[in-house]
Amino acid sequence: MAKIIGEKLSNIPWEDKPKGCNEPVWRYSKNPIIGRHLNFSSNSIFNSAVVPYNGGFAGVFRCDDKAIRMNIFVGFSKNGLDWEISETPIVFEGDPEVTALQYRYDPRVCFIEDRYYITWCNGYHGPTIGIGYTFDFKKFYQLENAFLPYNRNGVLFPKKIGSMYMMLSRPSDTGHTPFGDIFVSSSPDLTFWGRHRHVMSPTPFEESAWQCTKIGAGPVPIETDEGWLLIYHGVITTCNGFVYRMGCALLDTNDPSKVKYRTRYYILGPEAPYEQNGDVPNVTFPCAALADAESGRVALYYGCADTVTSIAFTTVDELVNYTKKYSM
Ligand code: BMA
Repeated sequence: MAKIIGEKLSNIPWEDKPKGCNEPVWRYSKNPIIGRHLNFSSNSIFNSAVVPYNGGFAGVFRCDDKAIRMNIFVGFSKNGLDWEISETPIVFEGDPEVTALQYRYDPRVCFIEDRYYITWCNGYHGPTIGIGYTFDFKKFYQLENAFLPYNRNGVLFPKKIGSMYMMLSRPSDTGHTPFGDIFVSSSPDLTFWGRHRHVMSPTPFEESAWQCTKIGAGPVPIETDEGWLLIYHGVITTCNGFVYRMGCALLDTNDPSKVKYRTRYYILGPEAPYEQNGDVPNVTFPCAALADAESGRVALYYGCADTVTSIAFTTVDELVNYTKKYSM
């Protein structure tokens, strides 16, 4: 049995695998959990991140408003399924050159040492990776942008590796980026980033076509006794545009630029009506995973069709076995 190295989380949202289901990941029966108009001002709420907080859960949500402006909002939940999200966006304290709002989207939240770090795609003369932190989900502080533009999908590791903080990211362009590899960068202080190392590329079409256009890290990697479990998104270009599915990889514990295993088969893709239909059809986009080290249960939060937010379940053992069995 593969094991999670981490905290126990006995109140993790959960539903057993339906009888007859052969898939490694299964959807919550009441998806989507967050509708597009949960907030009065929002057109859509998706690609959002949650963490255990104060006996319940807190999250940072991407809400595009009815002017289709992208910004991030704080939310709270007792059970991880029913959410209340603030009507006003997060306001960061920090250097005004950096905090000046262009747009913010696709947040991830990562607890490291004593606080919750938020990374997101931040508009600063093009998309780059913004980083901020909070202790209480009330006051938020912004640090320097991690990288030069253009970059997206910045995802921190939940602890220092060696003596360094580490972050995955995906250099991109200013548009919808028809390419993209995952890299990992190191920092002694979460301000200055360097030692950039390649992690993995899109695959050749004939090897695994669903991930042949671009890939990007999803939730904060989960530490296991088999390495870092990374759920990522992979994209194919079809005659109807991009299709976003999810895959899984195991990265070396001490050097996460080394990929030990990576799935040829996707683990979840747009098949449910709320994943296939919406403002941007055929997008399943994972941004957060809760994990219970005791039971091995994993609850995966993902945006659906750039419109609503859903949850799916798996276990670390299912994912590790699947990733090894269907590895490239
Ligand atoms: C990406 C990002 C995501 C989005 C996806 C599909 O470039 O903008 O937020 O879910 O495209 O539209």
